[in-house]
Amino acid sequence: MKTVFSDLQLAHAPAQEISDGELKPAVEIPRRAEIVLETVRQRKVGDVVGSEEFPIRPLQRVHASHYVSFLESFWGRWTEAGRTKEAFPFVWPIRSLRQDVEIEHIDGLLGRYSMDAGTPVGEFTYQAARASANTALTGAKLILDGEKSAFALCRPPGHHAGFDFYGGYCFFNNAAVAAQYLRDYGLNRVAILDVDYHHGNGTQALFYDRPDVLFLSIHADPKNEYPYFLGFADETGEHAGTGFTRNWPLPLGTDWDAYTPALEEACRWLLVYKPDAMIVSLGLDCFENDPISGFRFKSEDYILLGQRLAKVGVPTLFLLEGGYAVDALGTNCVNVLEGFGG
Ligand code: SP5
Ligand code: ZN
Repeated sequence: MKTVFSDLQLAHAPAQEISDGELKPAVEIPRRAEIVLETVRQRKVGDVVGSEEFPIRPLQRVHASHYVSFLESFWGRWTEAGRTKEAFPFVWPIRSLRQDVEIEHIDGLLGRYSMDAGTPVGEFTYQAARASANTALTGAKLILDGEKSAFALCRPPGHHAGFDFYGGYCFFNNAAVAAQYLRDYGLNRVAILDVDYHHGNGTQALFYDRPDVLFLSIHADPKNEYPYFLGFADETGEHAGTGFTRNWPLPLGTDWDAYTPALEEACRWLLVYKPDAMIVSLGLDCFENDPISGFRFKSEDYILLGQRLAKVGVPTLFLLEGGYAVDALGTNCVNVLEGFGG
């Protein structure tokens, strides 16, 4: 299977993040992508191809234009305001505050366009996020061209980002952008299976009222894990999308054996839905040694995951999401791809 990658994705290099009430070293770092790429090459997964450049239009099919512009212009405005380090929001327009005012101040804008304070924005964040979306789009194009599988080595990740907000280390929703592109260029039904440890709130929200993109997510129960406010079992879609979202929140400590019933159910939904293509939001943070997560996958379990997904039997675009145990990330990721085969 081909891997898609762009060097530009490495330019987003956050130093610190806010987590557990402290400024800590950032975990969503360029080394993540490098080690995955190195392992793809060492274990000869297949050719590595560069990301194509795409116009802004496919991004705007998913994200608000004013949100894309905010990210594009952010660093200039931030530095004009005399700020020099990476940015964190600290105030949000929640209930009882006004939603209808035009925001000019950069600190107001940061709150308007973010969902958390754990996602640093730096000088090259926009460029890297654009490149990451282009990586996903290039992968989607491979599927449209008839490849049975492809791996988009995306970074920064995407599944927490929504219509007009960033968060959870995500800026553009790569899976959603790829899914919409597949729809726009001829596929009738697309499924997204999100196996990242965290619920893919952005992806779910983007397709919540649509039957043409099935969203399935298996993740840590939001009652005790980020993103806390979405990803519960009773969220199954709305309006025309009723029944086309499914969530499997699982308890902390879940290992492969406890995970498989949910995976089997998700695969049954895929068989019933019969998508023309499937996008796998491939987070590798269910791993036992992940520094921010609480599941107990072993490296070998990721081979089994790949094998199970192959049995679904539809063209599949893998797309990297989270996973922060950097030393094992390449092994775990390539285990899925090898297990899948092709
Ligand atoms: C794409 C992705 O995986 N994003 C994850 C964003 C998680 N952000 C919140 C992290 C909270 C960390 N809490 C750590 C508790 C263990 N010390
Ligand atoms: Zn995650």
